[in-house]
Amino acid sequence: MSETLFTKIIEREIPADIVYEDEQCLAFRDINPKAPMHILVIPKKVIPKLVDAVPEDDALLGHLMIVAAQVASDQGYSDAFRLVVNNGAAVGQSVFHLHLHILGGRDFMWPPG
Ligand code: DGP
Repeated sequence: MSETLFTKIIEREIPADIVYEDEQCLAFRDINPKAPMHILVIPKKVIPKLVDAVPEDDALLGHLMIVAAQVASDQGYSDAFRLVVNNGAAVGQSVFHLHLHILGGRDFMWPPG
């Protein structure tokens, strides 16, 4: 597994406020929250960007979505959360280890900015 900032969180080499973990993924609070709830769901497998996912990742990507919904529900936001995936530096991706942002607890614009 190539090393990323997030693999260091998986390996507990750097601390994080972890809210969920299983064999395939980890969820932890964003260090720079953009909403009252801002949690990241990451696969333990390093996929740098969504566009790097391959067909064999189908089940893993589905699992991330299921976990994101469960985490949002567990946090009390089952009816009002947003998922965001930034793919590429040009749209704001800064950590090149696929992650789903789960955001909730404030108003959100549509279309997103
Ligand atoms: P993105 O810009 O989509 O690549 O999102 C990366 C997110 O990762 C950003 O919202 C801040 C968060 N982040 C960066 N470094 C750390 C860290 O060391 N710990 C935690 N918990 N979050 C981090």
